[in-house]
Amino acid sequence: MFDWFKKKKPAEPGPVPASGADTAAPASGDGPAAAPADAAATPVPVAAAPLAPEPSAAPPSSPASDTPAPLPAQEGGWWGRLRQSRFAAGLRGLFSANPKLDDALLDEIETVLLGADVGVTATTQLVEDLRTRMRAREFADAEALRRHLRGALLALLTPVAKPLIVDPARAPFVILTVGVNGVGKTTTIGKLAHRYLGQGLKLALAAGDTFRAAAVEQLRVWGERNGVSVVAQGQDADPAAVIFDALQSARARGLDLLIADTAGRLHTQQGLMAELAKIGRVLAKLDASAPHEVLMVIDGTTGQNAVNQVRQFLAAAKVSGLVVTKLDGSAKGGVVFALAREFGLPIRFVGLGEKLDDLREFDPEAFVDALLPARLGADAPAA
Ligand SMILES: Nc1nc2c(ncn2[C@@H]2O[C@H](COP(=O)(O)OP(=O)(O)OP(=O)(O)O)[C@@H](O)[C@H]2O)c(=O)[nH]1
Ligand SMILES: [Mg+2]
Repeated sequence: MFDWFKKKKPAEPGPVPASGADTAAPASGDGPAAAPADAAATPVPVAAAPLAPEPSAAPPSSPASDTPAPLPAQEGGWWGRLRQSRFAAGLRGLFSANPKLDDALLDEIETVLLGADVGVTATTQLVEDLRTRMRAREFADAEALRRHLRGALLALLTPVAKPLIVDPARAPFVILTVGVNGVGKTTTIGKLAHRYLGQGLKLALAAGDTFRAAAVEQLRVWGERNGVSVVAQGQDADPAAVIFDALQSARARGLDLLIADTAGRLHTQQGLMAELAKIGRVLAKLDASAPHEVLMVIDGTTGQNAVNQVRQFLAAAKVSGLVVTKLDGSAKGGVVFALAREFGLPIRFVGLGEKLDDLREFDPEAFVDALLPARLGADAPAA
């Protein structure tokens, strides 16, 4: 099972070009109808290659069938980071000590799930299902219960494991990132650029966060790291105009992908929320199907709060996919289950660190296997 996971892991991209980052000249700020202001942007210094759609998710194993996975040889990487979270430690701790099959075990499972912000509804459903089956003597032992729990957790996540396909027929494909302040939008853009460059796509970034002085500069740094151009107009420019110009430029340059940053915002900031809708309207003047993906970024450490955030953003923007960041070490990673249950929105990626390659396509099987031990008593909880 772990071998399968390793196979599925996307190939690490090749070296990032050392130079070539450039920034478009500041535009006049005439608004979206203005002529493209970023003609100064130079071509992205990556080898031209055919668009490579992402691999589709492998079919999950059925909840019923569960063969104990061999333990991974080493704890490094994505797998290891999830396993070391407090959420994983809680579940693994329960099953590592050969627990008795009794109500106390169910209570402990419930406590761990609630503590990890799986949410009251999902937790109650999971635990009551286990209780019913336990009373009906469906489980011969705690190992049988563990297997069933694994299947039930997987069944919650499998429907939302839909990878983001950057459709070459819709180039330049536009990804608009949205979310509240500090969740990791800009960092995720840097990671996405790295990922798609590695797949041979030609891309640019749009500095649609004109709210904070440092935001454009932060995106430029990610542009430089990746060797891709950043279309910007500076602070206080109209974000819709910036992204519109960026799309015009991306078209003129024959790019495959444009990834746009936006300012962090709260649902109570109505002006800022309305701005998201405006960006969509303005882009549609150039391409009726843009933005092709509204990627909402969520901080995995905020727990149930994230559920409220998605609800608010869904009302204001056509959110089409989620990225859950900061799952490295988060005690609240259970929110992934709550989000899956509540919205059924595709979870495209998870963020597991601050570096360029710390973004992974969401893989429910690897996720669940990082939380539960491969079998009873298989391993001790992570420290
Ligand atoms: N540990 C960890 N930190 C992350 C991850 N993603 C982002 N961060 C950190 O979270 C902080 C905020 O990231 P940003 O990318 O600036 O967040 P943002 O959503 O763009 O913030 P605003 O533009 O202010 O709304 C930074 O310190 C990042 O390094 C992740 O997956 N894991
Ligand atoms: Mg930002």
